[in-house]
Amino acid sequence: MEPRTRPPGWAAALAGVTAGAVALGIAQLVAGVFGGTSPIIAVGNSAVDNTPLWLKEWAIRTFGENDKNVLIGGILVVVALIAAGLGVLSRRRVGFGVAGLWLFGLVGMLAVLTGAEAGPLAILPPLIGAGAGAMTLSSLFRRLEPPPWAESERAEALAAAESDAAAEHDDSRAAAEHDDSRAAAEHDDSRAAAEHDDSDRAEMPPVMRSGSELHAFSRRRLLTGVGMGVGVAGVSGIAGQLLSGRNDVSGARTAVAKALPTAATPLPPLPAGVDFKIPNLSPFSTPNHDFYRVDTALVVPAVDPKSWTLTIHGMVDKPIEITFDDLIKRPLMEADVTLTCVSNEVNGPYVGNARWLGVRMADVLREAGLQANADMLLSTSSDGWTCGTPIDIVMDGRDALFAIAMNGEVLPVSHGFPVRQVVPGLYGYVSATKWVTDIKVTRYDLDEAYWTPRGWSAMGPIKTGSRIDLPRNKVKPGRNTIAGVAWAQHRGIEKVEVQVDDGDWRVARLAEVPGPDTWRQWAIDWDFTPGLHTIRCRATDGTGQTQTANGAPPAPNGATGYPSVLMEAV
Ligand SMILES: Nc1nc2c(c(=O)[nH]1)N[C@H]1C(S)=C(S)[C@@H](COP(=O)(O)O)O[C@H]1N2
Ligand SMILES: [Mo]
Repeated sequence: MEPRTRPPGWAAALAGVTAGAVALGIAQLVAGVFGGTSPIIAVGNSAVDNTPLWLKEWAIRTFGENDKNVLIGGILVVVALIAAGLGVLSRRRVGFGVAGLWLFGLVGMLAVLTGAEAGPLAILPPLIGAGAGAMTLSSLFRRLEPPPWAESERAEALAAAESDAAAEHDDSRAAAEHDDSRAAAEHDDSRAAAEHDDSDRAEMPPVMRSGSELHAFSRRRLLTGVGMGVGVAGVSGIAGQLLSGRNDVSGARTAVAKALPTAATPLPPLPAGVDFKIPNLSPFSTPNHDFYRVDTALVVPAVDPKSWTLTIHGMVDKPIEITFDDLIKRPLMEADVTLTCVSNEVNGPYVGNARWLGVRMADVLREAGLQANADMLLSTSSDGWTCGTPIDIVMDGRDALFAIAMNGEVLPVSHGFPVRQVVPGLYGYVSATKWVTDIKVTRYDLDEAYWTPRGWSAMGPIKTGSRIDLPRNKVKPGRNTIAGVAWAQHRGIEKVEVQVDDGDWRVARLAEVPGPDTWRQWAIDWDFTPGLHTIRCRATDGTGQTQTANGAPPAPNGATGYPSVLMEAV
C-alpha cells in the first residue's frame, strides 16, 4: 500500500476528544428521552459500588462531601485522555479508534446493566452514544485527509520540479496514482472542500513532505468539523439534561409542602436552653441546607410521591403496600433525633440534628405482622441501596420513623424525599434509608445490606462521641470559651469533660436537651497562657460510660478516641 498520509498527533487527538464529547452528549440526550442514566453517571455509580474501602475512606477524608464531584471530574478527565488516545491510534487506522469507541460503549452498557435501575432501555444511551462517537471519529478523519486541491497542487509542484530537472518520471507517476486513490477516498462533500479552497492555501503550505509521508490537511476543515462536533455534543448534552429535568420532583415537593399535615402529637417547641448561641458553635438544630449528606447516589433519586409506594414483605403474616397518601393519613409524630455517619472521623463533620415529622415505623410494621424469628429489616431505596436494621431496636418504643419532613420543611430531595427512615441510636448506614420504597423482613444470617460486604459491620450502634467546635486555631491569651457538641443517641449525654495540655479534666457546662436522642452542646471558659495548647474532650453517656481514649478509624463500626485540637494563644 501507499504510505498513508498521517495528520499530526494533536489533530488526531482533537478529533478523538471531539468524538468522545459527541458520544457523551448524544448518550445524555438519549438518556433524557428514555429516562436512562448517562454513561458517565453509570460508570461513576459502579465505581462507587466497587471502590475498595481504603480508597473510599481516603476519598472521603481528602475530598469530604465533594467526593462525588471529584469522582465525576476524574472520570471525565480519564475519558478525555482515552478519547485523545483513540484519536492518536486512529492515525494508524480509523477502525482502531472506532473499535475503541464501541468498546467504550460496551463498558458503559455493562455499567448500566449492573446498576440498580436497569430497565431494558438503559443500554440505549451508551449504545447510541458509542455509535454517534464512532461516526464522528470517521467523519473527522475524512476531514483530516488532504483535500483534492492539495493533491493537484502537489502535482503542479512536482510538474514544476520536473521542468527544472527533467528526469523524474517515476515521481510524477506516483503522484498521479496518489491523485486517483485520494479522489476515491474523498467522501466529503465537495462544497466543504471548495469552501476551503481559497482560505487554506494562504494559511499553510499545501504540501509538506517528510520522508515518505505526506502531511497535507486543512486545519480549517478539521476545526470546522471539531466545531460542529462540539456544537452537537453541547446541544444534545444540554437538551438531555433538560429532558431529564422532566424527572425533577421539585414541583411535587412544593405540592406536598402546601398540604403538609401536622403532627397528631406535636412536640412542644424546643426550650431556649438547648442552644448556648455561642458563635461558631454548632447550633442545636442543624439547618436543612447545612445538614451533612452521605449517600451513594451520584444523581439524587427523583421519587414522585404520587407513584411512591412502600412494600413490606418477607417474614410477615400479611405483606402490605402503602401509598404516600396512606402514609400521611396515619397519625404523625415529631421527634428530635441527631443523625451520625459511621464514616465520621473523630472531630469530623458528619453529624446533624433535626426535628423530624413522620409515622412510627413500629405501627406500620405491626400491620404487616412481623414473624417471631425475623431479626432484620432490609430496607431498599429507589436507587437500589440497601440497609439492614435490627428489628428489636425499631420495635422497642423509641422514635423510629418513616419521616416526611425535617425541621418543619418537607424532606429535601437530597435527604430522602418523599420518605426516609430515622432511627435514634444507629449510624445512618444501618438505619436511615433515604428514598425508601421496600422493606424485606428477614434475618441477618440470610441477607446482607449494601455496606456489609464492603467492610462495615452488619450492626452499627452509635458510639458515644464528642466534638470540639471552638477554638479551632488562634485566640487571644486570657479568658476564652471552649465549646462543642456530644452525642450518645438514645442513651443521652450526662457529662462532658475538657482537658487543656496535660492538666486536670474539668467538667463543662451542658445545654438542655429535649430527650436522649439528640446531641448536647457543652462549653467551658478557660484562661489561656500565651503559646500552643492542646485541648481534648470526652463525653460520658446516660449509662455512665465514658467514651474510650483508644483511637480507632471509622471502619468497620465507627471511629473512637478523644477529640483533640491544637491551637495557639497569641
Ligand atoms: N438511599 C440511601 N439512603 C441512605 C444512604 C445511601 O447511600 N442511600 N446513606 C446512609 C448513610 S451512610 C447516612 S450517614 C445517612 C445520611 O443521611 P443524610 O444524607 O440525610 O444526612 O443516610 C443513610 N441513608
Ligand atoms: Mo453514614
